[in-house]
Amino acid sequence: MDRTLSTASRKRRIAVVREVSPALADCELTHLDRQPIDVDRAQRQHEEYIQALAALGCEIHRLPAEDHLPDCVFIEDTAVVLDEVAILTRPGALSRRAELPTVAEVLARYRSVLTIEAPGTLDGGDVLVLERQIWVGASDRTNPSGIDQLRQHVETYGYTVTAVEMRDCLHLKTAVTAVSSDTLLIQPQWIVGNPFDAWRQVEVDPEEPFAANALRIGDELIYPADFRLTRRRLELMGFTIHHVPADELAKAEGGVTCCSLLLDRNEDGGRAV
Ligand code: CIR
Repeated sequence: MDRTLSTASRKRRIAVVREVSPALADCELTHLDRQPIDVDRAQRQHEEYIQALAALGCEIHRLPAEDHLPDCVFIEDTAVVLDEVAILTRPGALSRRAELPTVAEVLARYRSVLTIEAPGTLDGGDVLVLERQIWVGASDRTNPSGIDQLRQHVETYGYTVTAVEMRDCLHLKTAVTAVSSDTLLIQPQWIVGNPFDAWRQVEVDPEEPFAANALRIGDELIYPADFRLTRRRLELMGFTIHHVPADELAKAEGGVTCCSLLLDRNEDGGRAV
């Protein structure tokens, strides 16, 4: 038997998601004005997102929402999950730190879990993993201590960690995400300089400033339905896109990466290390 193939075929991708809180309208907001949020509609959109993840082969691990955690659907911010280890973050917004215990419990089934300690702050939305290079947005939510602690946790596994200066947006992944192994979707106005000049870059359409957040699952993308012009650019380049309605969650400043934590696991065991 070919052992390599056999191991590969036993890899499973898990998407950990957390349901939309009834209190979503009380979410944190930094760069958007508060506007009414239709929670039922946000829940329906979130459900479509989960169905898209499932259709792309993810096994869904669903966590319940909690009434007192308005932003808990944005689970990406609570952890950085690598093949070797998971790092529980310490979100920059105080209101979000109570989201951590439930997430820690789940991740411990699949990975060794390390933590970011005070005075460090780190939001998962600021962490862009490009193979062995990890880029971290020096945003209002993520501070130098958080970035240093992340570096200490991961350099032993061969990752480099580089801070990225940014402006005018919430997280690094509001401004840039990977759409393939060598291509980034980017809103250059929100990133200082061009730290990503070694990658092929697709710029968002100028009429769609928030369009840089795409969720890559294998060779395909989950992408907000609203950003038609940027989607067209990607489709013309050959990308396969599953578009999902996401405008209600966008009122809470969330995109598509922020609603899941993705991890691979071997079927014959929980922890990868
Ligand atoms: C917050 O401000 O924390 C939430 N209202 C939105 C978080 C979105 N997270 C993300 O893009 N990774």
